[in-house]
Amino acid sequence: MCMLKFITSNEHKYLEVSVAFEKVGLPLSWYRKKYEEIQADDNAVICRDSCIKLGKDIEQPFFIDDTGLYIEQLNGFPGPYASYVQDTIGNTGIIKLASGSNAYFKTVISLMQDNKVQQFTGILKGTIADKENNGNKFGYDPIFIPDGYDLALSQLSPAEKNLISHRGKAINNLINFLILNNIR
Ligand code: ITT
Repeated sequence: MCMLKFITSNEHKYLEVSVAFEKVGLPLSWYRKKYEEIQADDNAVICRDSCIKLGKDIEQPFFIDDTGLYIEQLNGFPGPYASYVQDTIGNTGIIKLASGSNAYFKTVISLMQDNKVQQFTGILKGTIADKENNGNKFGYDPIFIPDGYDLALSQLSPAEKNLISHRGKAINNLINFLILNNIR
């Protein structure tokens, strides 16, 4: 069987996931690709659909990550449209609309293996900041203050972020499944 691949166009995502895999000594390769996504309210539905489509062309096993930001004061906006909103109004636009609001990130990871899709989820709750903080430039990280922290997510290292984050939790669930089922 070939090495497990993470399909993503996003280098920040790959960095975080590779740090988590290195920590437990599991091999991982980066399949750098941008793929089209359907529109739906639920990012688990979007992620499953993308996974099945990619499975027609790309050798298994592989997994993908779909992440949304849900802002309470905006009734869950931008949710699964986080990428489009980041590219249009960006962090300054979100601060104007929703500074101080509760919000959460949700990551869904879909693993394709033996033509079957398995999904793993993680959530991180926090608050929208009133300014862009320094540190990494990954999406909404500079304006997201995790519950219980004074720092923005952008000010944590990838390993520190993994300990509390939506993606870190989803990856942990994935890694437990891989180990239990002896998938490499
Ligand atoms: P893929 O190739 O993996 O799809 P993407 O960047 O298009 O990469 P998503 O659609 O899942 O990924 O992510 C939507 C956007 O949400 C993404 O472009 C970032 O701006 C933002 N985002 C995702 N995860 C994030 C995180 O952990 N912290 C901050 N922003 C994040």
